Amino acid sequence: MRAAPDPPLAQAAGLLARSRRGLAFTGAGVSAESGISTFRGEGGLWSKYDPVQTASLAGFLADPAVYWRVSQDRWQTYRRAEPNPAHLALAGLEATGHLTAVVTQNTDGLHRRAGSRHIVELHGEGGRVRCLDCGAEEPRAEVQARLSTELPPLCRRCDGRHLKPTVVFFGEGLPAAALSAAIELASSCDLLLIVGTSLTVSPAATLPALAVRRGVPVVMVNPEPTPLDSWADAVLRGPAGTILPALTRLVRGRGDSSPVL
Ligand code: BV8
Ligand code: ZN
Repeated sequence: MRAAPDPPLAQAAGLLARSRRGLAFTGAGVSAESGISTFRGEGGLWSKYDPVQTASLAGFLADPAVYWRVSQDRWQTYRRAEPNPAHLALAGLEATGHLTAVVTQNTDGLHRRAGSRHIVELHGEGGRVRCLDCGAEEPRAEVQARLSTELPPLCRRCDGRHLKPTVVFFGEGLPAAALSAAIELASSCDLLLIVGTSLTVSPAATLPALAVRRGVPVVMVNPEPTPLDSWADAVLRGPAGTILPALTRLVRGRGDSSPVL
């Protein structure tokens, strides 16, 4: 009688336990349980605002006030957000050597605050603001604080109107160093753990193919289907904040209180 195949969580734990150069690739879903809404799907940011008008470089240059108006409540959630068990589990897997790095599309800085060390931020980090006219930089919090009286915020040095957060907008190139580091990691990892991304934004969404085409095991963590599910060795359907701690416990061989998915 053939043994029943391992449930996906046990399968994923087996794959991760054997990995020595595992790579996590994350998107907005990994921060959903920290209270930061995702971009797409139910209640996503883009269901309320037009992404091109709000977060494209062309739209920003035309009228920076649109971005800054939209950013006000999103900034409040960013400021209050704390790393959730998903971020902490990924940091734990790096500490035990199962992951070598996290490549993230997120700009909330929560992987770093959770203790991950080797992080590649493909779309920048939202904690600072740079003036596109003179290059002056300021902490984001100080710029957000003056929006009630200054919209769009003006540069303290040159009075310019184009103060832009240090994140990548649509139509803007990704930081070259981050992109090449991410390509190198995706081309050399021995396992790819994809967490909380709809895989719709390029060039980030093209990175998993660098692992898939080498036959590297892929573990997908997402409550919704994604375009890469059929390439995954294990699809863990559910919230990362529950799944990743359960996965970590299995990998570390500690107890088996995790839900069998
Ligand atoms: C570029 C910054 C070229 C802000 C972001 C026309 C003109 C120009 C470019 C293009 C164009 N048409 C297409 C493009 C390319 C464009 C693109 O890909 N567009 C898409 C929409 C078709 N890309 C670009 O413009 C990129 N630049 O191409 O430049 C160039 C090159 C050289 C020189 C000049 C120009 C720039 C892309 C980056 C845009 N910036 N954000 C900010 O983040 O603060 S995009 C935004 O999308 C975020 O960064 C986000 O991380 C990213 C990807 O989305 P996801 O992370 O996947 O989030 P999403 O909401 O989609 O999905 C969440 C998932 O989580 C879901 O699957 C959900 O089921 C799951 N989930 C929910 N809850 C949970 C969960 N999972 C686990 N646990 C849970 N609890
Ligand atoms: Zn300036």
